[in-house]
Amino acid sequence: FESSKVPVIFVLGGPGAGKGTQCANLVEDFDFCHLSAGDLLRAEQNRPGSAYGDLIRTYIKEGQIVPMEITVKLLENAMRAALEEGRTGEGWQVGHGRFLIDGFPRKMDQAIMFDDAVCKSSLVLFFTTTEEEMLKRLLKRAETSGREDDNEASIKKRFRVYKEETMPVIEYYSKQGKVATIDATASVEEVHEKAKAVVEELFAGELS
Ligand code: UP5
Ligand code: MG
Repeated sequence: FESSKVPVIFVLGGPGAGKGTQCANLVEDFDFCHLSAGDLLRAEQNRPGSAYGDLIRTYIKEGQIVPMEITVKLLENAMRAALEEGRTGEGWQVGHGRFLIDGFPRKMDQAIMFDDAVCKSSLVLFFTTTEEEMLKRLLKRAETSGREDDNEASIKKRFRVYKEETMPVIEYYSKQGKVATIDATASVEEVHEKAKAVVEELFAGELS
């Protein structure tokens, strides 16, 4: 994909920081195709006949990062399908593909592979809040989510992997001046307003 024609925004932040929630809001505001790496992996895990179902299930439960080849391929396929399918009318249009890639890249090897082999991101939205807040949100969500990693043992492992593997990715993009940090502790609406303003600023820069 050509980065100039297919703008990509990475959405990062700890487990339960609100990445998925805020992406859903941004899709309402802008022409975005929202792809969550975690959702794609969960769909692949449940796809009958998938060769990777058991492997993905084990990694997710342990909060570990699934081998990057699998995730990058799933993302690339989803991007290609979205571009080919296109959407007309109000929605997002062929050739104007803008992607919000949620929960990826969360390890340095993935970041480098995606930048080199797929395309470069123009911005990283980084949602940050305390572990205490994230734990509270995830335990609440556990009541209804059915996610196999929404339990205290898995959540603790996800926090550890986030600090050890994903924080270096955020530092890497910070050095490139691509990271917009948003305090995600406030209400969903307040966080949304801040995220929306950041994306508006990016697009204003693109048009001028
Ligand atoms: N909520 C949200 N915002 C709130 C707010 N401002 N105030 C109060 N409540 C708020 O939100 C979580 C919960 O908090 C919800 O109930 C929401 O209503 C509430 P959500 O928007 O779902 O947060 P999000 O950051 O998306 O949390 P998620 O649990 O999805 O984050 P993870 O990063 O842990 O999960 P993900 O699906 O991205 O990855 C899961 C696993 O997949 C990983 O652990 C890993 O094993 C695997 N994976 C890979 O291996 N490779 C990848 O590249 C990606 C994932
Ligand atoms: Mg999510």
